[in-house]
Amino acid sequence: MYKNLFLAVIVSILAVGCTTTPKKENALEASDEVHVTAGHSCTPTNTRFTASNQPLSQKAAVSHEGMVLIPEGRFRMGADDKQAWRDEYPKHEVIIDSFWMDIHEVTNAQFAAFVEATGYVTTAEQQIDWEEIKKELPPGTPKPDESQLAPASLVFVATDNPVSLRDVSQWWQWRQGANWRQPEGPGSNIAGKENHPVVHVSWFDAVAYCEWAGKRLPTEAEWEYASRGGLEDHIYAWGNEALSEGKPKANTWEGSFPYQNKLRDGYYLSAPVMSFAPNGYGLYDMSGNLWEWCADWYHEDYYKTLANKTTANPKGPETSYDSNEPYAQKRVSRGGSFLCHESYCSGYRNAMRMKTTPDTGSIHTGFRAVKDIKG
Ligand SMILES: [Ca+2]
Ligand SMILES: [Ca+2]
Repeated sequence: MYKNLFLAVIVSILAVGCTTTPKKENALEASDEVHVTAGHSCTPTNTRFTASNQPLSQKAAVSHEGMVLIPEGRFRMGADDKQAWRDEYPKHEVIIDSFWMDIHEVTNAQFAAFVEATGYVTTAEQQIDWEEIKKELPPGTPKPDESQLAPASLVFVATDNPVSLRDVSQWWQWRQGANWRQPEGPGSNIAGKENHPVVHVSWFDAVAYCEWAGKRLPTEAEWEYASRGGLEDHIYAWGNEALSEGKPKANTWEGSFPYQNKLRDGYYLSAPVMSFAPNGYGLYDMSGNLWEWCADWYHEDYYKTLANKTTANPKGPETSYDSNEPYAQKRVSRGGSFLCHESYCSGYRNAMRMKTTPDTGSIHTGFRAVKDIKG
């Protein structure tokens, strides 16, 4: 019984926050075509850990190999089209200093080098800390059996038939043994996938890798500026051409989500990095493949604080707030994944914002790193 209650609560936590039907709302100045909910979560979230704080005894030699210098500039950050969610408004002007950015998502090979050098253990490989997770559960929830606190992560499981897109628990499974070494759980591995992006990394794992590599996570503003690749007010990293037109431009979900994938782009789950054309700055897979962690806290009203002014190098809000899950502290991720579909979150748009608790790992979230010119 405890087990069932625990699982039910976990699923309910996972399931919150994924509304997909666009609805109009009055009294928002930026657009007449915005969504009722402030934003959108394609990845279910559950809070189970605080920072891992593992000491990193060794650091990698810092280099700019595999990075590109993003030029300084000014851009308009936020919503570009009617698919935008409310948290993408209002569009506001931002100045970004020049910085180095990884041209592709961090790969399994790169992450393996980090783990080998440091002995780092990812969040998904650790036992769930009951003292942490019970803060997210209803008061009085009994402690589940230890077997339910085993290391686990979120794995995508396609449905057999069409389902309501409002309930993300239908295609997400909290699978024990799923982690970066075993992306689909016990029995799976990353042999031959050295050039695929690493998955099942929490925000803490991404930060730890960056620290080891002498880099850092991009701010949300840096990420969007880089994704735009020098194009002004365009929808996608490649421009405005619809995803379904022309040749495949990114690894997304094609067909009918979450039960039919037509694989026009050739990949069901992750693709090797750099499988599609780069954007104007020479960056690959800014749209699609994996969601990419950013440094910033997520706050659904943050852009409102930047309205009608120009902000240099914004670093995000001081606190996190998502009205879909007001108890959860979330970080931003960007760019969409192989699970993103035009009818669903269209997460591969430049301006699309995702929010997830920092301890959440999943099979469709990774990251890339940046580096300041000085330091
Ligand atoms: Ca695909
Ligand atoms: Ca990506």
